[in-house]
Amino acid sequence: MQSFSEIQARAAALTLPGQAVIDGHLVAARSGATFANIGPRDGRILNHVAAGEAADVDAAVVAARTAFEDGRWRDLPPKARKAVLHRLAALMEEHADELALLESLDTGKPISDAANVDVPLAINTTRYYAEALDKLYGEVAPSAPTRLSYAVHEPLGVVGAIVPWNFPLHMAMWKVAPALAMGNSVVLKPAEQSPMSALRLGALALEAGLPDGVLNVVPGLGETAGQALARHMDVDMIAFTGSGTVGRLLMRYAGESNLKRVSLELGGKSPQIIFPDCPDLDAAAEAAAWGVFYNQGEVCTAASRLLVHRDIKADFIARVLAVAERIVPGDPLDPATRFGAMISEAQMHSALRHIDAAEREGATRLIGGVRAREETGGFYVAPTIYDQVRRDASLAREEVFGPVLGVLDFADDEEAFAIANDTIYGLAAGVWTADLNRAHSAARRLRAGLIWVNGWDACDITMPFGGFRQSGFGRDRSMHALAKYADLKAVTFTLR
Ligand code: TXE
Repeated sequence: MQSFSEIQARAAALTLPGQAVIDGHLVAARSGATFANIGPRDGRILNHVAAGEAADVDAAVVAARTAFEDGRWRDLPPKARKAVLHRLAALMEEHADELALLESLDTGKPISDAANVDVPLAINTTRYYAEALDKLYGEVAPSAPTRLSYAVHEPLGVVGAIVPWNFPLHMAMWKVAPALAMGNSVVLKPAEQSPMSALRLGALALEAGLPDGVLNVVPGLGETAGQALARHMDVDMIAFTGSGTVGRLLMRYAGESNLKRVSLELGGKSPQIIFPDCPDLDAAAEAAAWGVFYNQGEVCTAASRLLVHRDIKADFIARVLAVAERIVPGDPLDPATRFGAMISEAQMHSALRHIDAAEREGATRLIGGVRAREETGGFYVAPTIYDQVRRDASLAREEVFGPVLGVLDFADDEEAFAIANDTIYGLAAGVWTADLNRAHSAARRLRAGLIWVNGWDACDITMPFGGFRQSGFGRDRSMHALAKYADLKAVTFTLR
C-alpha cells in the first residue's frame, strides 16, 4: 500500500464519477440537476452528481426492458455471458486502487478496508456468479409416463437494485452479479451518500462488453429516483438493502403499482454471547470489539449486543476494553487508520442521539460517547461501550448503525437465549463456547439468519446471507441468491 501522502495526492488527482449510466451512455440527469456529494472525511463537497428523477429512471427502465426483450444478454450462450462477467471482474481488479479510493472518499471508511475488503469481495462476488451461471440446472419431474414435465428457471426481466452506503460496491455486486448471471437487465440506484463506485462500475461494465441497457446506474435521492424505480410499472423486482422504514415503503409501492417482487435485507440488533467455557477469551474480546466497531459500526450484522456470563464478566469486559482503547478514529486516507468517519452528518448525529439516550437511561459508559476529530469538519464518533444496559433500554432494542456497544449479562443458557431472541430483528447471532452440545443447541434456538460459533462474521460468498423476522427476507450470496432473480416455469408435454 502507498503512503498517506501518496494516497492524498492520488485522491486530489482523481476524476470523480458523477454521471448516470443509461443505455450504454454516461449522461447528465434529463433535468440537468445535480446534488452535492459530501465527503465524510472532512465534510467538504467531493463532487456534484446527476440527480436522477422519474424521467431518468424511466429512460433506464425502457433501456433495460428493450435489452431484455431483444435477448441481447439473456439469449447469449452461457459461455459468452460468463466471459463478460469475468472481464468485468478483471477490469475491477485492474482499477482496484481507484475503486478503493472512491469508496473511502465517499463513505469515510479506512482506505485499507476499502482496498483489502470491499473491493476484493466485490470482485470475488462477480467471479462467483460468473462461474455459477452455467451450473444451475432445471428439474425433470417424476410425472406419469405419458408426460414429460420439467421446471426451469427463467430471468424475471428488469431488476431494480436499491443499495445502501455502508458497503456501496460490495452490496451493489451482491445484487447486480446474480441478477445479471440469471439473464436479467438491471437498474441500479446507489445511495445518494455514496454513488461513485456504482457509477464507475456501470462504466466498467460497458468496457467489459456488457451490452448497452443491460446495466444502468441512476444516482439520485431515495424519495425521487428510488421511489420512481420502486413504483415503476415495468420493473419486475426490487432487491433492497437498507432501513426497515424504506423496506416497508417498498412493499407498499409494490402493492400500489405492479406487485413487483421485493427482497429486503434490513437491519439488526445482533447478539454475541460469551459463555464461561469460551475457548479463547482474547479472540472473543477481539470479536466483541471489532464485531461492532468494524466499518464504524455501520454494518447490518454489527454485534451491537454483547451478552456475557456473570462469572466471567469483569475479566472479559477488561479484555474488550483493552481492544477498544486501541481503536482510534483516524483519517480514512491514512493507510494506518483502522477506524474512520461515519457516512454523514445525519448518521453521526443519530449515533450521538443513541448515546444520549443510553446516558439518560442510566447505562454505565466505559469508553467513548463523544464526537471525535471535530476540527477536521468530518463525521467521527469515538468507539463507545455501555455496561449495565437494561433489556428494555433503547440501546438493547434499537439499531444504532454506529460504533456503540451495549453490554448485558446473564446467569444461564436459558436466560442468554431469551435475551438474545428478545428483539424484532433476526439477522446474525454468535456464541462462544467449548461445549458442542451447547453450541448446537444455540444454533437451533437462536432466531437469526446467520449463526456464528466461536468467530464473528466468519463466512463468505458460499453461504446465504439474510434475516429472520424484521431483518427482512430473501437471501444474498450463494446459489440461493440466483433463485431470487428468476421465475420457475413448469413445462409439461403430453406424449402420444
Ligand atoms: O437508509 P435508507 P438511511 C439502517 C440503519 C441506518 C438507517 C438509516 O439503521 O441508521 O437505516 O439509513 C434509498 N424509495 N440501514 O436512511 O434510507 C436510499 O436512497 C426508494 C441499514 O441512509 O433505507 C438508499 O439508496 N428508495 C442498512 C437506500 O434506500 C429509497 C444499510 C438505503 O437508504 C427511499 C443502510 C424511498 N422512499 C441503512 N428512501 C443495512 N441493512 O445494511 C430511501 N431510499
